[in-house]
Amino acid sequence: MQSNRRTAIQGAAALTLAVTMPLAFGQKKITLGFSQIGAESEWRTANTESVKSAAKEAGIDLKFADAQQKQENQIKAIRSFIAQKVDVIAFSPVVETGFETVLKEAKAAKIPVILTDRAVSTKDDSLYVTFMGSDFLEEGRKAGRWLVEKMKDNKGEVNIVELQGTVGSAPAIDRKKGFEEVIKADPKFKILRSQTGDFTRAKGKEVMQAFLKSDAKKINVLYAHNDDMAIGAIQAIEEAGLKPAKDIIIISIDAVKGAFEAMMQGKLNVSVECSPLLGPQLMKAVKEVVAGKPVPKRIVTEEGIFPMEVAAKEFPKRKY
Ligand code: GZL
Repeated sequence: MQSNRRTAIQGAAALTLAVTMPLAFGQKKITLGFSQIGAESEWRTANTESVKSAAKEAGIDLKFADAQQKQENQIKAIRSFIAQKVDVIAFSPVVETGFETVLKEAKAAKIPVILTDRAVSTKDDSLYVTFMGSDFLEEGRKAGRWLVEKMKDNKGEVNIVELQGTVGSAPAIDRKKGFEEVIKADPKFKILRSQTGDFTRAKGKEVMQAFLKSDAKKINVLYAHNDDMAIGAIQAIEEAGLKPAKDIIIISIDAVKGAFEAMMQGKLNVSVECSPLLGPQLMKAVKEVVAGKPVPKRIVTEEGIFPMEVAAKEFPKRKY
């Protein structure tokens, strides 16, 4: 354990050094083109902040494009980066499919591409250098395992409603899959309804209102693929005269500040961590790619899980 800790610290120190090293005299400034999905959630805002501050810290010239959650805007931005002959392109693909053509154009232009946060589904993994981000399947499994433990003494049916993330996005697909993989072991768990809330508070509230109106069966649990939709749903649950986290158990993912605040108010039961702080890792990888050094094909972010019981203690330490 001690040596792991030492390795982690050395790693962190190396990381800091790598991203804060000033340019050697005469060294050309690296230009990074970054296509961000949008500003749909607290998570995304924190991710943007991490990328921008890390680029500044690393002395990397960042060309940043916000796609307002539209794939066509991401494709346009990537084409613009190619035309500008940036050194590296990085982006968080809003959905898993539909990027192959533009990635082939980047490859033809000999511009390396780094995937951050979300992945694309492609058979040709030469189209990107590395994918760095969370293991969304494991995040779904963690949510499922927490619920199984929470409900272990419940003999009757456990009726679940699910607020999915953006349709076709890697987190929505895998968080659903991981959660179902765990709960299918016990037939008492039933997903009554599952619909996208597109990762936003507004849509999460709207869909939860529809769930509450339409389900004759008592809803026991809400599983939300991110905290923003959970926070929107909490408003709908309260407006329906029910007590969130008591009448309806609420599980969500990201562990952003808003989730800790809801847990401290006793309105959210648990949030599975999904760290948006990918900026330093991204800038380190950019420098390594430009220097022609090897970069692992997959860089996984290490993450935890925060039940409401620990929220007050953990909140002061949170960085996003
Ligand atoms: C996950 C990220 C998701 C977050 C949402 O890595 O892509 O997108 O869970 C965000 O909050 O909108």
